[in-house]
Parts: sequence; structure tokens; C-alpha cells
Amino acid sequence: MPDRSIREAVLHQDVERIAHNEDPPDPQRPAFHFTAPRNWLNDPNGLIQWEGTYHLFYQHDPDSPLHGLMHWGHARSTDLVHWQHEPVAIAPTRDSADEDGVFSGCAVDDNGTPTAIYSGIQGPHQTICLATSDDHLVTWRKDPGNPVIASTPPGLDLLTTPDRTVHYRDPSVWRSGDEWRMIVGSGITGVGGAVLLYRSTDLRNWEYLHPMLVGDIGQHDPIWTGTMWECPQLIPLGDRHILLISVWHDRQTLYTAHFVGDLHDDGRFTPEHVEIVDPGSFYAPQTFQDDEGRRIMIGWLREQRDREAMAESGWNGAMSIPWVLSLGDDNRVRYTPAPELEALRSDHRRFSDLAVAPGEQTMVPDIAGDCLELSATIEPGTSTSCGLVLRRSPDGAEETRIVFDPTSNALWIDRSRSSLDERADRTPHEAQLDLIAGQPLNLRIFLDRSVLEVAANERTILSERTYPSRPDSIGVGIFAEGGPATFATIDAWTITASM
Ligand code: DQQ
Repeated sequence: MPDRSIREAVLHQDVERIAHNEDPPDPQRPAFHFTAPRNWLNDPNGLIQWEGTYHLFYQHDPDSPLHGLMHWGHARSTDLVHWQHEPVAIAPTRDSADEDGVFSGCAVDDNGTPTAIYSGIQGPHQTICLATSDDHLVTWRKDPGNPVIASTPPGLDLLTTPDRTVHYRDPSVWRSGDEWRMIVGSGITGVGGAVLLYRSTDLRNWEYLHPMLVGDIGQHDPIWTGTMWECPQLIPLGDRHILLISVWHDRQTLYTAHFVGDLHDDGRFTPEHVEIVDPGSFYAPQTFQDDEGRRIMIGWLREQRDREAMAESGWNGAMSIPWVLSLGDDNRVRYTPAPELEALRSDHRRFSDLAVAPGEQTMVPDIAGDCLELSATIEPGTSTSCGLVLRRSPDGAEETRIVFDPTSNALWIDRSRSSLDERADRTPHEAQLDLIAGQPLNLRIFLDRSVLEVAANERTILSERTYPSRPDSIGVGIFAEGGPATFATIDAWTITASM
């Protein structure tokens, strides 16, 4: 049974009382990645910097550690790193368009009025709803005209599942000259995922234009983009546009991908190439432009353990670190950790020119822990695989390996021995790199208890969740196979909890 007093506390201000009150502390719960005060969290929503303060809203069920009745949770930060929990921002209203869930959406500045545009769920109906705030984004008043879009565009055969749900959700809104533009995620039956484009002058009356882009379920090369696209977002980056989509198929959230391409004056998008953003636990990211003009992306890091373990833990899901996006000269996206994270560093250690013989795995002295930042520059040499070992127990019963295979240019996280707990997922997810022969590999690594995020040469990100069961699974090592490799530099910092 949900704890009603806790629920009341969440809904009414007293958030500090319910935040992170585990005793003893849960060793899997991240210390510097954002998690909900308790219970379920998924997609980031309504990311916005308002009067200098960063606001993170998120899909949240305050009553359950599993996905249930979705609300918008809320937190604020002045530095993107230390987050202060706020009361739940938007909750479902009985007998209304969002009675079965306040699903994902965005927040915009409507001439000084903070305005949230989100998906309302009522039985099988998915509609577009709106809410505004006049107290600095703390409480939200739903628009009397909700839902502002009550039905899907005529003439489109949108993906409909046997439960009669017409999949149509996750509005993303931006200003274009004198008008607002909005895209909504959907899918066209038998064709592929779809991003539907609308325009409005007042955020309440919307005119459907046409699909911005439609996928192809028959196309598997270079990636498959599923039958429905969740959480679409259009991002101007450099002189191109990026169209972010999260690929859904048959009740499965698969991965987030992006198209790099051109947006035409009529609002149609021509993709140049598509790639998976992060094949691991990362899903449904949102981006926003902050006051410094940076394009910042935060995604949901799904749990990767079974339902029983998730329910037992009492919390579920974390946010990724904030990534700053840019476009390289090669028209590929670059990912840089927000420099604000450096404020959490302490105890810097540096190692240089560590040579590893084939078949060797050595522990790096003086680096150990479950909350670490590492930056390693590796010359793979003639090795057939090389990389780092984290969360290793002294007897090797538990260890997680970050593996680079120069022959296939692939990076993956070997979780086959990450945990003695059988409930932890071990599936590997491979990220394809584009290193040219002889080019060193730089890995930026953020280890935060059950969260592991890696960026390779700023070009590729890969996140996985691991759940080591032993308190002494904290060792860090390096390895090479098939030939020698050199670790030109390894920088390590201990990271202080920010949550
Ligand atoms: N999560 C939300 C939906 C969205 C999905 C529901 C993506 O709005 O399509 O919690 O993870």
C-alpha cells in the first residue's frame, strides 16, 4: 500500500522529509546522479533555465517504485549538479484528459509565463494538455481548455495497439519567428515512426501541418528505428539540425537515436545520417539551451535489474550527467560532460605511461571506489582488446570491464561478472566508434555506484547499470589482450555526493 503520509508530503511542500531517508543507505543508489526522493522516475521533462535557475521536471510516480500513475516531479539547481527537490509539479486530475497520467512534455517561456505542454492520458486516449505557473514554476494551473489537442490529425493511420491506444505523445515546442511550432511523437501503421508537425500563435490553438519525418520499418541499416518514436526533439546545432527520437516497439523502449540533417522552410526534415545516441541504459533524453547558449542534454538511465529487485529498492531510475552537445567538423555530434561537474572532484591522482602486456590485468594502485571520475588516454597498439576494470573485488569474483576492441572499433561494457546478484542484467550493448588506426582512445568515465557512464573521444556515449553486491568491489585496473597496450595517462578523482 502506498504510504499516504509520504504521498501528502510529496504533493505538499515537505520534500526534505521524504528525500533520501534510507537507513542504512542503499549502496546502489547514485550519489551525484539525480534520483527522485523515492519511487519511480523516468523521462526528463520541461528542462528549462528560468531566471537563472535550472529546472528539471521528470516522469514520476510518487506512490510506486514501478511505472504507474505518472506525475511531473520537480527539482531545481543553480549549477546543474546540486539539485533541490521540489513538490510534485503536475499531478493527474480525476475525470479529466490526464486522469490516467501526466506523460512527457516540455516547458517554454510564453512571454514571461512558464508554460508546460504535456501528454494527457485517459484510458486509450493520448492528447496534448497545457499548464502554467505564476509562482516561479512551483505550482501549476491546468488550462481550462484542456486538452488543447483532443484528437489526432485526420487521414493518418497512426499506430494503434490492441488495447486501442493510438500512440501519439510527448510534445516538444519551440518559437519560430512569430509562431510556435510543436512536434509530437507517433508512428504510422506499417510504415514506421513519425514526428508530426504543428503550428500555433497562442499555444492553445494548433494547426496540424504534416509529418516532419517518417521512418521506415523495413530499413535496418545502419539501425532499425522501430514502429513508434517517443520524445522527439528538434535541435539546431552548428549549421545543421538534429532530430532526436526514442525508438519504441511493441511496448519496449529500445534506444535513443538521432538524425543529423537539414530543416527546410516548409518544416520538413531531410536526414543525412542516423545513429544510436547511447545503446545502453540511456533513453528519452531532453535538451535545452541555457543562458550561456549551451545545448545541454539529460537522459533517463533505466534500471537494469529485475522487477523484484526494483520494487525492493524503493527507488527507480536516475538521470544522466548533463552532456553539452556540439557539432564537429564531420557533422557528427560531440558530447562533453558539463564542466560544472568538476566542482565535485577531489583527491586528484595521475598515472602516466602504464604499459600492459598481452593477457595481463593489473590493478592501479591508489584508485579505488564506487564514486569516481576517470579520464584515460589509451594507445591500443597491437592489442585485440584493452580497457579498464572497475568495481573489482579483491578475489575477482565481481568486476566490470570497459572493453575497446580496435579490430572492430567497438566499445562495450562487460557486465558478465559485475554482480553476484542474479537479478542484475548482464546483456552487453555495443557502441560503434570511428577511431582511425593509431588514434588514441580517450575515455571519460563517471562511476556512481550502480551508474556507469562513458564517453569515448567525445564522439560516443555509453551508459550501463551495474549492481555489485560486495562492499569490497571497488578496485580499478587496466588490461590488454592479444598484444600490448599503453595507458598514456590516467587521471582519477574521487567524487563527492551532490544529492
Ligand atoms: N515515457 C512517458 C511517455 C514517453 C515515454 C511515460 C518514454 O510520455 O513516451 O512515462 O519513456
